[in-house]
Amino acid sequence: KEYAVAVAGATGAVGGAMLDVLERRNFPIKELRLLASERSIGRKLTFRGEQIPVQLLTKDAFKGIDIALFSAGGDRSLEFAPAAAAAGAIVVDNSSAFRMDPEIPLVVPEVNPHAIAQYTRRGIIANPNCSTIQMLVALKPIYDKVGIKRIVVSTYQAVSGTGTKAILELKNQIMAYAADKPMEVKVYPHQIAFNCLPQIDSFLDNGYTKEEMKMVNETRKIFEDPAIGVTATTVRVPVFYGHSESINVETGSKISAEEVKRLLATAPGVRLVDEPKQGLYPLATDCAGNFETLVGRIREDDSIANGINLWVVADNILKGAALNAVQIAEKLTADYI
Ligand code: A2P
Ligand code: 11C
Repeated sequence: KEYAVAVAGATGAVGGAMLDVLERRNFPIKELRLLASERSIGRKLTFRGEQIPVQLLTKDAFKGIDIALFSAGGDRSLEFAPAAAAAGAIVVDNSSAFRMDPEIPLVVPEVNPHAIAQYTRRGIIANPNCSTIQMLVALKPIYDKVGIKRIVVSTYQAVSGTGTKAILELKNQIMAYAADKPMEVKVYPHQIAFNCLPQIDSFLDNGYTKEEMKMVNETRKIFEDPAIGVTATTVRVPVFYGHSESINVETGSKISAEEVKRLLATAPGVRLVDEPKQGLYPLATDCAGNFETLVGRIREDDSIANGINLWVVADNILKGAALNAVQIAEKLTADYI
């Protein structure tokens, strides 16, 4: 069977990656509709060697569509996703707009594929935040084996998470530095080149950023475990593609580093890269363009009874967004539609 697919936000960083992933994974498509703002009308994008014109994202743009992948920002999702669902499409939404809605499933296919069944309630499935997705892909096998009581995570997040304009800002700042010229600071509150910003998104009254609280709340929803402790510090670093994460977990019972390595060596979506003495550990430069979540630096944390440390890296645009969305669409076609 082949499907009519729409991509809302097709001209963006994630939208473009969605087209790439649909092509690379040979998704069965009979019609592909590309949607964006009026700025992009007249543009054509290439898919499977064909030039497809970009159309305007409107509430009427979804007639005859089976699956609509949304990545045009949360406001557009709030405005247009319910209309797409009303027109009969199943929406896979990459924004944060619907993630914590109890009627809308929040899915990482390697972690909670059963939740997809809930799509019938509102016709929408939410794609989690990139930093949550890669963390849970790496932690799921440990969670299933010995349980996890508490997660302490610090992230090192690439500028592509902010979108095309931030990729340009980092490039321009690096070029300005090399040319001994002043740097322009527009997208982030401070210079991002040669810097680390302990702020991703805006601050909440509890002192955490929205990005940090997404990691807390989304983890609880996806693991269906409201009691799991999660505390996060999320940091923007001058990397173009690939989020890195230092993760410390307190497990429910003792597990050795060797056992964790054995579990992760065969875990879905994971590539174990853990030969540190040979200089082999996960790197952002190795994850860019790849589908797997790289895991390494696996060590026991001797400061507590049952603790493990890991270093987890994934392409934030692929597994963190476009690939996860397409994997959800694949599960839908395999098991539901
Ligand atoms: P456009 O290119 O026409 O502005 P990124 O995250 O890389 O900045 O991409 C954002 C995506 O969301 C782009 O495809 C962009 O389309 C789309 N988008 C932004 N605002 C709107 C809007 N008001 N209506 C439709 N699409 C929008
Ligand atoms: C970042 N995690 O790296 C953000 C981008 O909730 O989908 C994705 C924001 C979201 O900046």
